[in-house]
Amino acid sequence: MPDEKPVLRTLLTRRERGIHEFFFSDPERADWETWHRIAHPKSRRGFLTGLSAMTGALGVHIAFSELMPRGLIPAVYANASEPFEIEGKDGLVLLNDRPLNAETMPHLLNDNVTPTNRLFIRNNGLPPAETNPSSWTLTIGGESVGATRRYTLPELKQKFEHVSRQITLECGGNGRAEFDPPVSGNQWTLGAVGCPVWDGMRLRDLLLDIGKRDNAVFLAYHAKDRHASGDPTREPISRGVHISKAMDPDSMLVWGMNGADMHPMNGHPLRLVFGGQPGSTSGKWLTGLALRDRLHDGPKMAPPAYHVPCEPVAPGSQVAYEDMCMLDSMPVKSLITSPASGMQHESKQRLPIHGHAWAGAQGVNSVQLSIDYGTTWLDTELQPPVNRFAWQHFDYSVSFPKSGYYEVWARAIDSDGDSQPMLVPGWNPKGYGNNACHRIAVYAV
Ligand SMILES: Nc1nc2c(c(=O)[nH]1)N[C@H]1C(S)=C(S)[C@@H](COP(=O)(O)O)O[C@H]1N2
Ligand SMILES: [Mo]
Repeated sequence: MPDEKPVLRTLLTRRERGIHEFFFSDPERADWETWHRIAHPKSRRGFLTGLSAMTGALGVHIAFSELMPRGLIPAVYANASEPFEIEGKDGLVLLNDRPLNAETMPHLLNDNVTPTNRLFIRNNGLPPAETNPSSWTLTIGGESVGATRRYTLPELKQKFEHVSRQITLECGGNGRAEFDPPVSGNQWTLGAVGCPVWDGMRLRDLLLDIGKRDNAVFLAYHAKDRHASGDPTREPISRGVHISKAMDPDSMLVWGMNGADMHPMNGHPLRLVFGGQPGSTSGKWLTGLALRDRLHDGPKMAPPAYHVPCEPVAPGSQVAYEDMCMLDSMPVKSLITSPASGMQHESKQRLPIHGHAWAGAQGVNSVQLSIDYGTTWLDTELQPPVNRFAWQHFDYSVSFPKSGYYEVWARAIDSDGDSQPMLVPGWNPKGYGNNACHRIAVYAV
Protein backbone atom coordinates (compact mmCIF):
# COMPACT_ATOMS: atom_id res chain seq x y z
CA MET A 1 0.00 0.00 0.00
CA PRO A 2 1.63 3.31 0.97
CA ASP A 3 5.17 2.09 0.42
CA GLU A 4 4.58 0.64 -3.06
CA LYS A 5 4.39 3.86 -5.05
CA PRO A 6 7.93 4.63 -6.25
CA VAL A 7 7.27 3.33 -9.79
CA LEU A 8 4.86 6.10 -10.67
CA ARG A 9 6.97 8.63 -8.83
CA THR A 10 10.02 7.77 -10.84
CA LEU A 11 8.01 7.94 -14.03
CA LEU A 12 6.75 11.38 -13.15
CA THR A 13 9.89 13.06 -11.97
CA ARG A 14 12.19 11.75 -14.66
CA ARG A 15 9.78 13.11 -17.25
CA GLU A 16 10.07 16.49 -18.89
CA ARG A 17 6.43 17.23 -18.13
CA GLY A 18 4.00 17.06 -15.27
CA ILE A 19 1.59 14.65 -13.71
CA HIS A 20 -1.33 16.01 -15.73
CA GLU A 21 0.18 15.14 -19.06
CA PHE A 22 0.61 11.62 -17.79
CA PHE A 23 -2.96 11.37 -16.60
CA PHE A 24 -4.64 13.15 -19.49
CA SER A 25 -2.59 12.23 -22.54
CA ASP A 26 -2.81 8.55 -21.73
CA PRO A 27 -5.38 8.01 -18.98
CA GLU A 28 -5.58 4.27 -19.47
CA ARG A 29 -1.89 3.81 -19.01
CA ALA A 30 -1.91 6.23 -16.08
CA ASP A 31 -4.66 4.21 -14.47
CA TRP A 32 -2.76 1.03 -15.10
CA GLU A 33 0.48 2.44 -13.71
CA THR A 34 -1.29 3.90 -10.72
CA TRP A 35 -3.66 1.19 -9.73
CA HIS A 36 -1.89 -1.93 -10.93
CA ARG A 37 1.86 -1.54 -10.96
CA ILE A 38 1.85 0.49 -7.81
CA ALA A 39 -1.20 -0.33 -5.78
CA HIS A 40 -1.46 -3.95 -6.94
CA PRO A 41 1.84 -4.82 -8.59
CA LYS A 42 0.90 -8.44 -9.14
CA SER A 43 -2.67 -7.89 -10.25
CA ARG A 44 -3.75 -8.56 -13.85
CA ARG A 45 -7.19 -6.96 -13.72
CA GLY A 46 -8.53 -4.65 -16.42
CA PHE A 47 -8.43 -0.88 -16.38
CA LEU A 48 -9.86 0.78 -13.33
CA THR A 49 -11.96 3.88 -13.32
CA GLY A 50 -14.16 5.60 -10.78
CA LEU A 51 -14.21 5.93 -7.07
CA SER A 52 -15.05 2.40 -6.05
CA ALA A 53 -12.14 1.13 -8.10
CA MET A 54 -9.88 3.73 -6.51
CA THR A 55 -11.04 2.67 -3.08
CA GLY A 56 -10.19 -0.88 -4.02
CA ALA A 57 -6.77 0.08 -5.27
CA LEU A 58 -5.91 2.05 -2.18
CA GLY A 59 -7.02 -0.87 -0.09
CA VAL A 60 -8.98 1.37 2.28
CA HIS A 61 -12.24 3.25 2.27
CA ILE A 62 -11.97 6.88 1.08
CA ALA A 63 -13.51 8.91 3.87
CA PHE A 64 -15.70 11.79 2.66
CA SER A 65 -15.53 10.20 -0.80
CA GLU A 66 -18.83 11.87 -1.65
CA LEU A 67 -17.01 15.20 -1.29
CA MET A 68 -13.93 14.24 -3.33
CA PRO A 69 -13.83 16.21 -6.58
CA ARG A 70 -14.09 14.03 -9.70
CA GLY A 71 -10.84 13.55 -11.56
CA LEU A 72 -8.76 14.54 -8.52
CA ILE A 73 -5.43 12.74 -8.53
CA PRO A 74 -5.10 11.37 -4.98
CA ALA A 75 -2.45 13.26 -3.02
CA VAL A 76 -0.69 10.04 -2.16
CA TYR A 77 0.42 9.79 -5.80
CA ALA A 78 0.91 13.44 -6.62
CA ASN A 79 4.23 14.48 -5.21
CA ALA A 80 7.25 12.39 -4.46
CA SER A 81 10.17 10.50 -5.82
CA GLU A 82 13.26 8.64 -4.82
CA PRO A 83 16.07 10.55 -3.16
CA PHE A 84 19.54 10.68 -4.69
CA GLU A 85 22.95 11.29 -3.22
CA ILE A 86 24.87 14.53 -3.40
CA GLU A 87 27.60 15.30 -0.92
CA GLY A 88 26.40 17.65 1.80
CA LYS A 89 22.71 17.18 0.89
CA ASP A 90 20.29 14.71 2.39
CA GLY A 91 17.32 13.11 0.67
CA LEU A 92 16.85 15.61 -2.16
CA VAL A 93 14.97 14.50 -5.28
CA LEU A 94 16.79 14.95 -8.58
CA LEU A 95 14.88 16.71 -11.37
CA ASN A 96 17.77 17.29 -13.75
CA ASP A 97 21.46 16.50 -13.55
CA ARG A 98 22.84 18.96 -16.09
CA PRO A 99 22.29 21.61 -14.95
CA LEU A 100 21.75 20.19 -11.48
CA ASN A 101 18.27 20.77 -10.09
CA ALA A 102 16.96 19.02 -7.00
CA GLU A 103 14.10 19.60 -4.60
CA THR A 104 13.31 18.59 -1.03
CA MET A 105 10.37 16.42 -0.02
CA PRO A 106 7.97 18.33 2.25
CA HIS A 107 8.51 16.01 5.24
CA LEU A 108 12.25 16.73 5.03
CA LEU A 109 11.50 20.44 5.41
CA ASN A 110 9.96 19.99 8.85
CA ASP A 111 12.66 21.96 10.71
CA ASN A 112 11.66 25.52 11.45
CA VAL A 113 15.11 26.58 10.23
CA THR A 114 15.99 24.68 7.05
CA PRO A 115 19.28 22.83 7.55
CA THR A 116 21.92 23.40 4.86
CA ASN A 117 21.66 19.79 3.73
CA ARG A 118 17.94 20.19 2.99
CA LEU A 119 17.92 23.38 0.92
CA PHE A 120 16.91 22.78 -2.72
CA ILE A 121 19.30 23.40 -5.63
CA ARG A 122 18.31 25.33 -8.72
CA ASN A 123 21.12 25.79 -11.23
CA ASN A 124 20.70 27.44 -14.63
CA GLY A 125 24.26 26.59 -15.66
CA LEU A 126 27.36 24.85 -14.36
CA PRO A 127 28.68 25.85 -10.92
CA PRO A 128 32.12 27.50 -10.81
CA ALA A 129 35.09 25.17 -10.50
CA GLU A 130 36.96 27.45 -8.14
CA THR A 131 35.32 29.15 -5.12
CA ASN A 132 38.09 30.18 -2.72
CA PRO A 133 36.59 32.66 -0.19
CA SER A 134 39.89 34.38 0.62
CA SER A 135 40.57 35.40 -3.00
CA TRP A 136 36.91 35.92 -4.03
CA THR A 137 36.16 39.44 -5.30
CA LEU A 138 33.03 41.49 -5.89
CA THR A 139 33.12 44.29 -8.48
CA ILE A 140 30.46 47.01 -8.38
CA GLY A 141 29.86 49.18 -11.42
CA GLY A 142 27.10 50.25 -13.78
CA GLU A 143 25.76 53.54 -15.15
CA SER A 144 24.63 54.69 -11.71
CA VAL A 145 27.91 54.60 -9.79
CA GLY A 146 30.75 57.12 -10.08
CA ALA A 147 33.73 54.77 -10.30
CA THR A 148 33.82 50.99 -10.41
CA ARG A 149 34.85 49.54 -7.06
CA ARG A 150 36.15 46.15 -6.10
CA TYR A 151 36.19 44.42 -2.74
CA THR A 152 37.62 41.10 -1.70
CA LEU A 153 35.28 38.95 0.36
CA PRO A 154 37.52 39.33 3.47
CA GLU A 155 37.30 43.14 3.00
CA LEU A 156 33.49 43.00 2.91
CA LYS A 157 33.44 40.90 6.07
CA GLN A 158 35.81 43.24 7.81
CA LYS A 159 34.32 46.54 6.72
CA PHE A 160 30.55 46.09 7.11
CA GLU A 161 28.21 45.22 9.97
CA HIS A 162 27.25 41.54 10.03
CA VAL A 163 23.59 40.50 10.08
CA SER A 164 21.88 37.09 10.21
CA ARG A 165 18.27 36.63 9.13
CA GLN A 166 15.93 33.79 8.35
CA ILE A 167 14.58 34.47 4.85
CA THR A 168 12.38 32.19 2.75
CA LEU A 169 13.85 31.36 -0.66
CA GLU A 170 11.45 29.90 -3.22
CA CYS A 171 11.92 29.27 -6.92
CA GLY A 172 9.36 31.07 -9.10
CA GLY A 173 8.67 27.72 -10.79
CA ASN A 174 7.95 25.79 -7.58
CA GLY A 175 4.76 23.79 -8.20
CA ARG A 176 5.18 23.88 -11.99
CA ALA A 177 4.51 20.13 -12.29
CA GLU A 178 0.84 20.67 -11.54
CA PHE A 179 -0.01 23.01 -14.40
CA ASP A 180 -2.42 21.64 -16.94
CA PRO A 181 -1.77 21.65 -19.84
CA PRO A 182 1.80 20.90 -18.78
CA VAL A 183 4.55 23.45 -19.36
CA SER A 184 8.22 22.74 -19.99
CA GLY A 185 10.96 23.36 -17.47
CA ASN A 186 12.03 21.63 -14.27
CA GLN A 187 9.00 19.79 -12.94
CA TRP A 188 9.15 21.13 -9.39
CA THR A 189 6.44 19.72 -7.16
CA LEU A 190 6.56 21.34 -3.71
CA GLY A 191 10.15 21.35 -2.59
CA ALA A 192 11.85 24.30 -4.33
CA VAL A 193 11.59 26.29 -1.12
CA GLY A 194 13.45 26.60 2.16
CA CYS A 195 14.13 29.03 4.96
CA PRO A 196 17.64 28.83 6.43
CA VAL A 197 19.38 31.52 8.45
CA TRP A 198 21.49 33.58 6.06
CA ASP A 199 24.70 35.11 7.44
CA GLY A 200 26.10 38.19 5.79
CA MET A 201 25.46 41.92 5.56
CA ARG A 202 22.87 44.41 4.35
CA LEU A 203 23.17 45.05 0.62
CA ARG A 204 22.01 48.58 1.37
CA ASP A 205 25.15 49.33 3.41
CA LEU A 206 27.33 48.45 0.44
CA LEU A 207 25.26 50.48 -2.04
CA LEU A 208 25.42 53.54 0.21
CA ASP A 209 29.17 53.08 0.66
CA ILE A 210 29.93 53.05 -3.09
CA GLY A 211 27.93 56.21 -3.75
CA LYS A 212 24.80 55.11 -5.55
CA ARG A 213 23.50 57.80 -7.92
CA ASP A 214 19.88 58.93 -7.75
CA ASN A 215 19.15 57.76 -11.28
CA ALA A 216 19.67 54.08 -10.36
CA VAL A 217 16.56 52.03 -11.16
CA PHE A 218 17.80 48.44 -11.07
CA LEU A 219 20.48 46.36 -9.36
CA ALA A 220 21.83 43.56 -11.58
CA TYR A 221 24.03 40.64 -10.60
CA HIS A 222 26.83 38.82 -12.40
CA ALA A 223 28.12 35.47 -11.26
CA LYS A 224 30.87 32.94 -11.77
CA ASP A 225 28.83 29.96 -12.93
CA ARG A 226 29.29 28.88 -16.54
CA HIS A 227 26.81 28.51 -19.36
CA ALA A 228 25.66 24.91 -19.92
CA SER A 229 26.90 25.12 -23.54
CA GLY A 230 30.45 25.56 -22.26
CA ASP A 231 30.76 28.91 -24.09
CA PRO A 232 32.83 31.06 -21.66
CA THR A 233 31.44 34.32 -23.10
CA ARG A 234 27.84 33.47 -22.18
CA GLU A 235 26.30 33.93 -18.72
CA PRO A 236 23.68 31.35 -17.72
CA ILE A 237 21.64 33.93 -15.81
CA SER A 238 22.05 37.58 -14.82
CA ARG A 239 19.03 39.11 -13.13
CA GLY A 240 18.44 41.32 -10.08
CA VAL A 241 15.85 43.56 -8.46
CA HIS A 242 14.41 47.04 -8.69
CA ILE A 243 16.42 49.60 -6.75
CA SER A 244 13.80 49.95 -4.00
CA LYS A 245 14.17 46.24 -3.20
CA ALA A 246 17.97 46.47 -3.38
CA MET A 247 17.86 49.30 -0.81
CA ASP A 248 15.46 47.44 1.51
CA PRO A 249 17.26 46.94 4.85
CA ASP A 250 16.31 43.23 4.76
CA SER A 251 17.95 42.54 1.38
CA MET A 252 21.20 40.68 1.94
CA LEU A 253 24.67 39.93 0.64
CA VAL A 254 25.29 36.47 2.09
CA TRP A 255 28.50 34.55 2.85
CA GLY A 256 27.23 31.83 5.17
CA MET A 257 24.24 29.70 6.11
CA ASN A 258 23.15 28.51 9.56
CA GLY A 259 26.43 29.66 11.10
CA ALA A 260 28.70 27.83 8.65
CA ASP A 261 29.68 27.97 4.98
CA MET A 262 26.97 27.77 2.34
CA HIS A 263 26.78 24.52 0.40
CA PRO A 264 28.79 24.80 -2.87
CA MET A 265 25.53 24.40 -4.86
CA ASN A 266 23.77 27.18 -2.96
CA GLY A 267 26.23 29.89 -3.97
CA HIS A 268 29.30 29.54 -1.74
CA PRO A 269 31.15 31.80 -1.03
CA LEU A 270 28.93 34.84 -1.84
CA ARG A 271 25.35 35.35 -2.98
CA LEU A 272 22.34 37.66 -2.79
CA VAL A 273 19.11 36.90 -0.92
CA PHE A 274 15.90 38.88 -1.50
CA GLY A 275 12.90 37.88 0.63
CA GLY A 276 9.49 37.53 -1.05
CA GLN A 277 10.88 37.66 -4.59
CA PRO A 278 11.25 34.76 -7.04
CA GLY A 279 14.46 32.85 -6.18
CA SER A 280 15.99 33.78 -9.54
CA THR A 281 16.66 37.31 -8.24
CA SER A 282 18.95 35.93 -5.52
CA GLY A 283 22.16 35.53 -7.52
CA LYS A 284 24.59 32.82 -6.39
CA TRP A 285 28.41 32.76 -6.78
CA LEU A 286 28.24 36.54 -6.94
CA THR A 287 31.19 38.30 -8.59
CA GLY A 288 29.61 41.51 -9.86
CA LEU A 289 26.87 44.04 -9.17
CA ALA A 290 25.74 46.71 -11.60
CA LEU A 291 23.64 49.70 -10.61
CA ARG A 292 21.72 50.31 -13.78
CA ASP A 293 19.91 53.47 -14.88
CA ARG A 294 17.48 51.26 -16.84
CA LEU A 295 15.96 47.80 -16.58
CA HIS A 296 18.76 45.24 -16.74
CA ASP A 297 19.12 43.25 -19.97
CA GLY A 298 21.00 40.13 -18.81
CA PRO A 299 20.12 36.54 -19.74
CA LYS A 300 16.72 35.45 -18.36
CA MET A 301 15.58 39.06 -17.89
CA ALA A 302 13.45 39.13 -21.05
CA PRO A 303 10.10 37.33 -21.47
CA PRO A 304 9.12 34.53 -21.33
CA ALA A 305 11.64 33.84 -18.51
CA TYR A 306 10.22 34.89 -15.13
CA HIS A 307 7.29 36.62 -16.84
CA VAL A 308 3.57 35.87 -16.71
CA PRO A 309 0.74 37.15 -18.92
CA CYS A 310 -0.17 40.70 -17.81
CA GLU A 311 -3.81 39.71 -18.19
CA PRO A 312 -5.19 36.25 -17.39
CA VAL A 313 -5.21 33.81 -20.32
CA ALA A 314 -7.01 30.55 -21.03
CA PRO A 315 -4.93 27.46 -20.23
CA GLY A 316 -2.68 26.50 -23.12
CA SER A 317 -2.81 29.92 -24.82
CA GLN A 318 0.03 31.30 -26.90
CA VAL A 319 1.03 34.60 -25.31
CA ALA A 320 3.00 37.28 -27.15
CA TYR A 321 6.12 38.42 -25.28
CA GLU A 322 4.93 42.03 -25.28
CA ASP A 323 1.86 40.92 -23.34
CA MET A 324 3.95 39.52 -20.48
CA CYS A 325 4.85 41.21 -17.18
CA MET A 326 7.76 40.41 -14.87
CA LEU A 327 7.12 38.19 -11.85
CA ASP A 328 7.38 40.30 -8.79
CA SER A 329 6.29 39.28 -5.31
CA MET A 330 5.70 35.57 -4.59
CA PRO A 331 2.16 34.56 -3.56
CA VAL A 332 0.91 33.29 -0.19
CA LYS A 333 1.66 29.62 0.34
CA SER A 334 1.94 26.87 2.94
CA LEU A 335 3.42 23.42 3.30
CA ILE A 336 2.49 20.55 5.61
CA THR A 337 5.85 19.16 6.72
CA SER A 338 4.69 16.65 9.32
CA PRO A 339 3.51 13.98 8.92
CA ALA A 340 4.81 12.75 5.56
CA SER A 341 2.16 12.17 2.91
CA GLY A 342 0.96 8.56 2.79
CA MET A 343 1.53 7.69 6.44
CA GLN A 344 -0.66 5.39 8.51
CA HIS A 345 -2.31 6.76 11.60
CA GLU A 346 -4.21 5.19 14.49
CA SER A 347 -7.61 6.82 13.95
CA LYS A 348 -8.55 6.88 17.63
CA GLN A 349 -5.73 9.33 18.36
CA ARG A 350 -5.37 12.91 17.24
CA LEU A 351 -2.74 13.49 14.57
CA PRO A 352 -0.45 16.51 15.15
CA ILE A 353 0.07 18.49 11.94
CA HIS A 354 3.01 20.88 11.57
CA GLY A 355 4.01 23.11 8.72
CA HIS A 356 5.17 26.50 7.47
CA ALA A 357 3.49 29.39 5.67
CA TRP A 358 4.90 32.44 3.90
CA ALA A 359 3.55 35.23 1.76
CA GLY A 360 5.94 37.19 -0.44
CA ALA A 361 5.96 40.79 0.73
CA GLN A 362 3.03 40.16 3.11
CA GLY A 363 2.73 38.43 6.47
CA VAL A 364 0.55 35.34 6.97
CA ASN A 365 -2.57 36.00 9.04
CA SER A 366 -3.93 32.48 9.39
CA VAL A 367 -3.53 28.90 8.22
CA GLN A 368 -6.49 26.53 8.03
CA LEU A 369 -6.76 22.77 7.49
CA SER A 370 -9.45 20.65 5.88
CA ILE A 371 -9.88 16.87 6.05
CA ASP A 372 -13.04 16.79 3.90
CA TYR A 373 -11.85 18.10 0.52
CA GLY A 374 -12.30 21.74 1.44
CA THR A 375 -15.89 21.46 2.70
CA THR A 376 -15.02 22.64 6.22
CA TRP A 377 -11.87 24.36 7.55
CA LEU A 378 -10.16 24.32 10.95
CA ASP A 379 -8.07 27.22 12.27
CA THR A 380 -4.52 26.28 13.26
CA GLU A 381 -2.22 27.85 15.81
CA LEU A 382 0.09 30.16 13.87
CA GLN A 383 3.35 31.65 15.12
CA PRO A 384 4.58 35.11 14.14
CA PRO A 385 7.72 35.23 11.93
CA VAL A 386 11.10 35.45 13.71
CA ASN A 387 11.85 38.36 11.39
CA ARG A 388 10.43 39.90 8.22
CA PHE A 389 10.46 37.47 5.23
CA ALA A 390 10.88 34.36 7.42
CA TRP A 391 8.27 31.64 7.08
CA GLN A 392 5.82 31.11 9.95
CA HIS A 393 4.86 27.82 11.60
CA PHE A 394 1.43 26.32 12.17
CA ASP A 395 0.26 23.47 14.39
CA TYR A 396 -3.00 21.63 14.82
CA SER A 397 -4.04 18.18 16.03
CA VAL A 398 -6.57 16.64 13.67
CA SER A 399 -9.01 13.92 14.68
CA PHE A 400 -10.52 11.61 12.08
CA PRO A 401 -14.15 10.48 12.50
CA LYS A 402 -13.55 6.93 11.22
CA SER A 403 -10.88 4.84 9.53
CA GLY A 404 -10.10 5.26 5.82
CA TYR A 405 -8.12 7.27 3.28
CA TYR A 406 -8.04 10.98 4.04
CA GLU A 407 -6.41 14.04 2.58
CA VAL A 408 -5.33 16.89 4.82
CA TRP A 409 -5.35 20.17 2.93
CA ALA A 410 -3.70 23.38 4.16
CA ARG A 411 -4.55 26.91 3.13
CA ALA A 412 -2.80 30.09 4.25
CA ILE A 413 -4.33 33.57 4.19
CA ASP A 414 -2.06 36.62 4.00
CA SER A 415 -2.34 40.04 5.61
CA ASP A 416 -4.11 41.38 2.48
CA GLY A 417 -6.81 38.71 2.94
CA ASP A 418 -5.60 36.73 -0.10
CA SER A 419 -5.76 32.98 0.40
CA GLN A 420 -4.29 30.03 -1.44
CA PRO A 421 -6.56 28.60 -4.11
CA MET A 422 -7.56 24.95 -3.78
CA LEU A 423 -6.95 24.39 -7.48
CA VAL A 424 -3.86 25.37 -9.45
CA PRO A 425 -4.14 29.12 -10.12
CA GLY A 426 -3.91 31.05 -13.39
CA TRP A 427 -2.19 28.99 -16.05
CA ASN A 428 0.83 30.71 -17.62
CA PRO A 429 3.24 29.56 -20.34
CA LYS A 430 6.22 28.96 -18.04
CA GLY A 431 4.34 27.63 -15.04
CA TYR A 432 5.15 30.22 -12.36
CA GLY A 433 3.40 31.07 -9.12
CA ASN A 434 1.51 27.86 -8.35
CA ASN A 435 0.35 28.34 -4.77
CA ALA A 436 -2.45 25.77 -4.74
CA CYS A 437 -3.19 24.23 -1.34
CA HIS A 438 -0.78 21.51 -0.26
CA ARG A 439 -2.47 18.12 0.23
CA ILE A 440 -1.16 15.15 2.12
CA ALA A 441 -2.60 11.62 2.25
CA VAL A 442 -3.29 9.93 5.57
CA TYR A 443 -4.43 6.33 6.06
CA ALA A 444 -6.41 6.28 9.28
CA VAL A 445 -6.53 2.71 10.53
N1 LIG B 1 24.52 32.59 -10.46
C1 LIG B 1 23.34 32.00 -10.35
N2 LIG B 1 22.45 32.47 -9.45
C2 LIG B 1 21.25 31.89 -9.31
C3 LIG B 1 20.87 30.80 -10.14
C4 LIG B 1 21.81 30.32 -11.08
O1 LIG B 1 21.57 29.37 -11.83
N3 LIG B 1 23.03 30.96 -11.16
N4 LIG B 1 19.59 30.27 -10.02
C5 LIG B 1 18.59 31.16 -9.47
C6 LIG B 1 17.31 30.54 -9.21
S1 LIG B 1 16.28 30.37 -10.54
C7 LIG B 1 16.92 30.22 -7.94
S2 LIG B 1 15.36 29.62 -7.64
C8 LIG B 1 17.83 30.34 -6.80
C9 LIG B 1 18.02 28.98 -6.16
O2 LIG B 1 18.90 29.04 -5.08
P1 LIG B 1 19.47 27.70 -4.46
O3 LIG B 1 20.02 26.84 -5.56
O4 LIG B 1 20.48 28.10 -3.47
O5 LIG B 1 18.31 27.00 -3.78
O6 LIG B 1 19.09 30.84 -7.17
C10 LIG B 1 19.09 31.82 -8.19
N5 LIG B 1 20.40 32.35 -8.37
MO1 LIG C 1 14.22 29.69 -9.76
